[in-house]
Amino acid sequence: MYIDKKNIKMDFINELTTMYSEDIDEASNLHKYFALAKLVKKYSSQNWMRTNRKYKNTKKKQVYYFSMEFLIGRLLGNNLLNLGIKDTCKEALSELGISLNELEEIENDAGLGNGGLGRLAACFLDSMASLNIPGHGCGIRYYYGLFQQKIINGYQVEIPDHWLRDGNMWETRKEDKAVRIKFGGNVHSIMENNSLKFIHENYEEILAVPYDTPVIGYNTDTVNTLRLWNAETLDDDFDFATFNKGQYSKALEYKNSIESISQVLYPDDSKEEGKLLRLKQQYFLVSAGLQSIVRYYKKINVPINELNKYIAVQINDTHPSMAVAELMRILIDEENMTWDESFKITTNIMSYTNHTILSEALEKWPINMFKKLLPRIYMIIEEINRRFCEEIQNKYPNDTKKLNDMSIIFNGEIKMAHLAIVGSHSVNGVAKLHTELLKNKELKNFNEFYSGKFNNKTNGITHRRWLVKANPRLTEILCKTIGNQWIKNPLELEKFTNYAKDLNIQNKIREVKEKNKIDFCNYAKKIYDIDINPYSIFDVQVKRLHAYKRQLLNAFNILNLYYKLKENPSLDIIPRTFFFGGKAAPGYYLAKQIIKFINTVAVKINNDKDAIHGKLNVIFLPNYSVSLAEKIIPCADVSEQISTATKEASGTGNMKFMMNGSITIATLDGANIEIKEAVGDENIIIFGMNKEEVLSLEENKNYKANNYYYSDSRLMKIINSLVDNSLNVSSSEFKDIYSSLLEKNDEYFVLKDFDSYTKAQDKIDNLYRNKNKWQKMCIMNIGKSGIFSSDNTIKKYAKEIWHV
Ligand code: 26V
Repeated sequence: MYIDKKNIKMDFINELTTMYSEDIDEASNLHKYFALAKLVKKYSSQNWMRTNRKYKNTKKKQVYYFSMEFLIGRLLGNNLLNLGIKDTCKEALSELGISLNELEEIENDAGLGNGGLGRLAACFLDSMASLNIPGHGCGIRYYYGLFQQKIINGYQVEIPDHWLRDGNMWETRKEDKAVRIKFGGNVHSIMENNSLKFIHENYEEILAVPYDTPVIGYNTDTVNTLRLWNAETLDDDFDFATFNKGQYSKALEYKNSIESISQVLYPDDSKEEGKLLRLKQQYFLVSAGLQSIVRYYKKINVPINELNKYIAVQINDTHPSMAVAELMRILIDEENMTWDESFKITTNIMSYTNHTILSEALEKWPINMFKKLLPRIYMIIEEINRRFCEEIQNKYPNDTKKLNDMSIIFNGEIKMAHLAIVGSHSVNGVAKLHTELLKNKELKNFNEFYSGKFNNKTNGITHRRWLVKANPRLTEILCKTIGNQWIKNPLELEKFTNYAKDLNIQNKIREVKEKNKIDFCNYAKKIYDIDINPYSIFDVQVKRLHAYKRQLLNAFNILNLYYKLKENPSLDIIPRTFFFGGKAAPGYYLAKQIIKFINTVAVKINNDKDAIHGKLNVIFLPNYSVSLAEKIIPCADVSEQISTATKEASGTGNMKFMMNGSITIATLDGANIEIKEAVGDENIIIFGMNKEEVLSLEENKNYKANNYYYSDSRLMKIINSLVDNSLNVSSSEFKDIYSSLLEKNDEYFVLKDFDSYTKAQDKIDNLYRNKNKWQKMCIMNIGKSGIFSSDNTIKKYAKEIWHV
C-alpha cells in the first residue's frame, strides 16, 4: 500500500473528526494520539486480513507462542516503523503543527510482563512477523500491568498500572470467538462403546473472550496476531432487577471473582508462591488458547489426528506447561482419540523453553489445591506420570533415587518443569552456558533419559525496536556508512567493524552518544527535575532488582570510590554518573532494601558537592520500563552485567546495550560469554569468578564471607556503613543486607568478586581516556551485535524446533 504525506494528513484529520468531532486546534494530544493510532491500525488492516486468509487457505504450519507475559511497551512508533511510513508520518504531522514524538509519549506502555521473559516474547513476535513466519502470541489481557514504581523518600512504592484506563486502540475484541473454561467439579468414568469415557460434572464455567492485536512485520505484508484473553462471566446480563438487594451485591461479587482471573499480572519473578489465582490464570490461558486453536483447525477441515503437521506450540517457561495436559484432554475427551495417539501428537506439538535455574523459581503446585480446581487435568497428569515412571523403572530398575528425582508428582507436589519436559519434543535453554548447566547439572537425569531433546537457543532482541527505533542517530550513521540492508539482515552490521579505526566514523559515533546524552539530560530535567552532567561517563545498570544480579556490588564500588575521593579530593578520575533502574517484587524485602540503599548512597554522594567536585553522581531512575529502556540505553557508555556466574540464564539487556555501542563490564555469565566471544577479549571488560569457581565454592561449601570483610579494609568500611550512622539513616535500616552478607554468608559472592570488580572499573576509567581506543571498541560492539538480533534466534527455533 502506498501512503504519502497528503494521504496521512487527510486521513488523520478525518479520523479526528469522526472520532471526536474535533479539529486539530481543539483536539488534545491524547485525542490526536488515539486518532493516529486508529489510523495506523487501519493502514495495517488489509494486510492483517490477507495474512489470515493466506494462512487459512494454504494451511501452512503455524506457531503459537504461549506465554503468561508479553512485555510489549508502546506500539505507535514501532508500527509506523515497520509499516515504513514513520518519516512520512512525522513530516505530515509536522506540517499540521503536531510533533510525532509528543504523541508517541502519550501512549501507555503495555507492561504485561515482569522482565526478560516477557520482553523476549515481545521481541519474538516482532521477528516472526518480520521473517514472514506464521507465528502468533497467546496470552492474558491483564487489566493491570506490572505496577508502576514511585520512589518516595528512597523507598519503592507500588502504584497500580491502569494501562487500559483511556482505552487501547490497537486491540479488537472478538466476542464471537469466545470459549468456555471449566473449573472445579468432579469427574467420573463410564463405559461407552467399549471404551472408557470421562464425565466432568458440577463445574463452574466462565467465558474467555479474545482481544486481538496486529503484529506488523517490518517491510513485509505479514501481519500476525497477538491474542490476549479476557475473563468474563458467562451471562453478563444477570437479571439484576429480579434480585433483591442482598443477592444483587452477591451477584456482583461473583462477577468480580471471575473477572479477577485476568485482572492483574503477578509482579513476582523470583519466588514461586503457589497462589490459587495464579493457577487459575495459567489454566485459563492454556485452555482458552488450545480450545480456540482446535476449533479453528476443525473449521478448516484439518484432520485432528494430524494436528501436529499444522501447529507448533512453544511453552514460555513452565507457566503454560499445563498445555500438555489440556491438549491431551481435548484430544481424548472431546475428539475421542486414544491415549497413545493423543500423546504422540501432543509431544510433537509442544516444546518448552526454560528461563531460569534458580531453584526457588521452579514451579510446583500442591496436589490438593490442583486436584480441586482442575480434577480432570490432574487425572491426566497422574496418568502421564504413571506411564513415565514405568519407563524410568524399565530403564533404571531399582533406582529409586532417580525415580523420585524425575517423577512429575512427588511429595504432594506437581513439578511443572517435569511435566513440560515429558510432554514436549524439545527443551531449550536460552544461552550456551545456561543450556549446558541444564544438561549437565539441573536436568542431568532428563538429558540422559531423553538424548537429543535438549538444545540451546541463545536469546536475541529485535534490532528494529532496540536500534532503529531507539537510536535514530546511530541508525543514520550506520545507513550512511554501510547502507541499509542490515535492517532486513542484521548480520550485515558486521560490515561496520571495517570502520573501527576510521577516525571520522569514530568521531561520529562519539557525537551520536553525546547528543543522546544531552537529550536524556534535558528529559531528566523536565521529568525528574535533576541535573546530570552529559559529559560524564554514563554507567548504567537497569534490570529487575534481585540479589543475584548484584546491584549491591555496583553500589559498593561507588561507595568505595566516594571514600577514596574523600581521602584524596584530587584523585584523578573521569566524572561518572551511575544510573540504576529496576523494580523489586513487592514482597522481596531484601531487594527493596537494596533500592533504599542505592538511594541513600545517592543522597549522600550527590549532596557532598565539596568533596566530589562533580566527579561522582548516582541516580536511581524510577519506574524502569520498556519505554524508559529505549531512552537510557542509547546513552550508556558502560553496560553493567555483573550477575554471579551461573545465575543469569541469558540476559537480554546486555545485548541491547552492546547494539547501541556501550562497553560491557561483565562476569562470565549467561549470554555475556557469547558477547565476549563475538567482540573479542579486547572489546569487553570481564571480571570475577567463572562458573567453575562458583560451582566449586558452592559444592565444597568452603566460602567464608567474613574473611573478606576482615581482610579488606575497604569492604569493612563499606559494610560497617550499613549499620553505623554514616549514611545518615537509622542503623537498622539495612540490617537485612548486612546479615545477608555476614550472617548468611553472602550467597551471591559479592565480597568475593569485589576486588576484581573495582579493578575492572579502574580499567574502564583508563580506557575511556583514550578516546580512539574507546570509540573503536564501541564500533566493534555495534558491528558484532547482529548475531544477537532475535531474527537469528527465531530462524533457529523455526528450523530446529518448529519445522516451519
Ligand atoms: C518467574 C516466576 C516465578 C514464580 C512466580 C511468577 C514468576 C513470573 C515470572 C518468572 C520469570 C522468571 C524467569 C525470567 O524472567 N527469566 C529471565 O528470562 C530471560 C529471557 O530468557 C533471560 O534473559 C534472563 O536471564 C532470565 O532471568
